[in-house]
Amino acid sequence: MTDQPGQRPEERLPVPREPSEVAPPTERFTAPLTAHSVGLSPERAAKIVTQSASARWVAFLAVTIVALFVIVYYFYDLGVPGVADSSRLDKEVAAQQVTAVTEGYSLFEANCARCHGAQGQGGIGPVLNDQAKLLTHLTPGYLQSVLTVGGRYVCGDANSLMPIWSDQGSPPGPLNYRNIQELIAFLRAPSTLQFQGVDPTTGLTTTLKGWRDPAFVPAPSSTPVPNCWKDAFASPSAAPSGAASGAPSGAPSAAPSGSAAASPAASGGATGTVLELTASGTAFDKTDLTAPAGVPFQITFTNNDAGIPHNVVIHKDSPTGAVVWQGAIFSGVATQTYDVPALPAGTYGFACGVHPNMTGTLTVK
Ligand code: HEC
Ligand SMILES: [Cu+2]
Repeated sequence: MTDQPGQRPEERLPVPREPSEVAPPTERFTAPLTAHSVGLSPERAAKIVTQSASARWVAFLAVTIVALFVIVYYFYDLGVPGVADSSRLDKEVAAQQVTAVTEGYSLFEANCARCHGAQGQGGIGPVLNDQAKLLTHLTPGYLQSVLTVGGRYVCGDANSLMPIWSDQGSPPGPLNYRNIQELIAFLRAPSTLQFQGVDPTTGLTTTLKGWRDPAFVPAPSSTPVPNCWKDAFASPSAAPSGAASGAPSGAPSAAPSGSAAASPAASGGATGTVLELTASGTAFDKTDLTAPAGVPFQITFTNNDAGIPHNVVIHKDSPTGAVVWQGAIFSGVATQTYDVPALPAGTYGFACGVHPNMTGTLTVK
């Protein structure tokens, strides 16, 4: 029988074999009876006992070592309580902060120093390194907002000179999330933090410190930092209350005589003293002014810096002394005539309220 093409193969059945071809059944392998003994010799039993005891010891030691390692590593990471500087994590965080501050410093010098000053002392933009400001005003959240929204966030001035810096802003600025974080780290760096940076005056790499004094406590009499920096000087409504605390003797007479001075000045303009003062390139043209004691006088103040706000603030004794009188802030190019009330004889400092580095001496005699 053969398979037919196109049909199922034929079944093939096993061919029966001759009985002579079938192998005889093999005998099963058997071991001698002794091999089947299950009993333990006393030596063997003793050995097993010792062996399992040492095995338990090994396991115990292994677990102990792992447990000790976990405990030691825990303290290595988090620090031994009461032992300063023993924490690896703290050291790592501190090192990262120094890195961020160093980066932030170079970002600041490259992008912000031209307006806010190399030390944040103020320039075209407001002061940033002021302790009271750093304490209450320049918080990380606020800095983040200002850098994302731009200078208009500060006083609502749509034409603010300060651009948007963050690439999250609209329109996006040039700095990314990291850069912003680094800038904030730098602006808020405590004075206890030291880092390496290029000193803009010498061009050499030196050790620098953060601006913020962690121990700073504002004087109880100090006025809180205003939300809009211009409010500190400009607003005429704020001036009487601000000046009243600063100069109790001069202030009450200052405000009424300031307005009253308008009529004497109008009639007696020829006799009244008029001082000339000009601001150009964020600097006053004069560092010394002289005014008569006991009579109101005027300052014709010319601001030649286009778009940059300036004013004149008269301080007691020196440009950093208590504020005696302040003129309105206005942007250049413009000229305004300030009416200054009568001042007692003495030495005064004058400064721009926006740019504390613009200073001079006013002698009243
Ligand atoms: C072109 C000049 C300019 C540059 C550059 C500039 N700023 Fe400003 N900045 C200003 C002005 C002007 C203001 C005030 C905002 C306003 O009222 O118009 C200001 C305001 C601020 C304020 C708010 C201050 C306050 O008292 O509330 C912060 C913070 C600030 N700038 C940070 C920076 C940082 C950080 C950089 C660098 C990335 C920078 N600025 C670059 C001009 C500038
Ligand atoms: Cu100024």
